[in-house]
Amino acid sequence: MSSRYDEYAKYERPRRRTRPRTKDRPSYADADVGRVITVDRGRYTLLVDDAGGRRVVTAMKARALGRHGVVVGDEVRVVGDTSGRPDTLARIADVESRRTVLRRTADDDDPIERIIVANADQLVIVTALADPPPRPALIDRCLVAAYDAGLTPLLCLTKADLASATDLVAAYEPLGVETVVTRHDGAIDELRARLRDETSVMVGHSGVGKSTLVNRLVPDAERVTSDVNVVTGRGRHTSTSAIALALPDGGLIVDTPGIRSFGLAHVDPDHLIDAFGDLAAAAVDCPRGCTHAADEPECALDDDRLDPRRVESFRRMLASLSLPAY
Ligand SMILES: Nc1nc2c(ncn2[C@@H]2O[C@H](COP(=O)(O)OP(=O)(O)OP(=O)(O)O)[C@@H](O)[C@H]2O)c(=O)[nH]1
Ligand SMILES: [Mg+2]
Ligand SMILES: [Zn+2]
Repeated sequence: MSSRYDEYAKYERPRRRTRPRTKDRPSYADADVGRVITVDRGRYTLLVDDAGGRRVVTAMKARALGRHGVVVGDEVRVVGDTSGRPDTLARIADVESRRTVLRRTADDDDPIERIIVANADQLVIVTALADPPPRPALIDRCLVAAYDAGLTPLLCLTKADLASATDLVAAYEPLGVETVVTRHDGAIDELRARLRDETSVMVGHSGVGKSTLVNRLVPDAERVTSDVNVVTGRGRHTSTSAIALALPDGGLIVDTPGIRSFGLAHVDPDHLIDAFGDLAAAAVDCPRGCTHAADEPECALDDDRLDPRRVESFRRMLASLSLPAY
């Protein structure tokens, strides 16, 4: 109803310009900056670092943020009582733009995208060598997600006391994926060194030992772990939400709940090759619309000068996009 009332309102509404312009859209440039470490039903736990040291602050979202999501790893501007003292509640006033976003679709038919973590640098794909057995299809899908999100993948093969890592290490070498092998009775210095000063997120099946690693990396982490079910050979989905923990040598490690699959509906296959610089350079000679799949008749990736193992590995990644997520 475009009424005379609107006209009236337009002319008669007092135009107040009494406040300085900058206050119209507040800038929180000098507010405290926090890193979101847990998200639980509208309550956010933040790590706030400043001259006074590091403190843990509980906060809620300011109403002005509306439906803007806040996820683990986000860097936020926080106002109000940011002392972190018991029973205080600060407000998240703004979310900094995200450097990276690791997404997952529950499965390829599920249109809902979930952000696992923001601002991560590294995706640690945790795979047990046994108990539960490794599933290369899941590793491939996690790699695709890492390449798509611009995260450096690191394959962490756990439970080396139960089975050999040789075959899996060899399988991922052509892709240039770095690998670390761990066992509960061995040192984890190599893993520790690779995580230093980075934000790393661990993903993998339930029961592969993610929380076990976190407990060793972060002495006071106290993450609950439980044994793999002897009957089904599966983990018990012990961890139920993502949590970021500060590493003693600097950096953050994000422990996440075990996944059954890694849905990739959000990934555009055309962009996947961009993560493989050498192959992408060769693919400029492909015919228009070439998908680079093995059955493409004139794909430039069939050039003998390319490393065939690398081409094959890339095509396996590509194929994993069209396989069911499970
Ligand atoms: N033999 C052996 N067992 C391990 C090793 N690392 C972890 N485990 C065991 O594997 C089981 C599962 O470990 P968790 O750390 O709970 O696994 P998770 O990946 O966090 O599992 P979810 O939280 O369910 O996703 C526990 O019983 C651990 O003691 C290892 O190197 N060798
Ligand atoms: Mg766990
Ligand atoms: Zn091609």
